[in-house]
Amino acid sequence: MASLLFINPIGKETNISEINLNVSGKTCSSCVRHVTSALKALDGVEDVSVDLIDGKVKVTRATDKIEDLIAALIEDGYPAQLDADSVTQVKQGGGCGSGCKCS
Ligand SMILES: [Cu+2]
Repeated sequence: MASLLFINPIGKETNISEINLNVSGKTCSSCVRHVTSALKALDGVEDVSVDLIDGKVKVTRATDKIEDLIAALIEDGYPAQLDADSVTQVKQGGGCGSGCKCS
């Protein structure tokens, strides 16, 4: 488990998704660290940003898969659900116009 934290796409542009979750049960900075490390342990997760005050967690991920994010949080005791309308595809890398199939 521990050795597969980062998957580097080789020389290709990647479609990155920003996934917004509502996570309850986190109340202190140690919860934030716990949630962050639980999510970062999953494949393709590049960045996790936790907002303690409004309960939102933004995950930047190389896929738009969300089921395992939510499952990992629930398993750790933090009830989580997808924030409405909150998976956004972000094209990384430059130079390609819309409709381009190079990803
Ligand atoms: Cu806590």
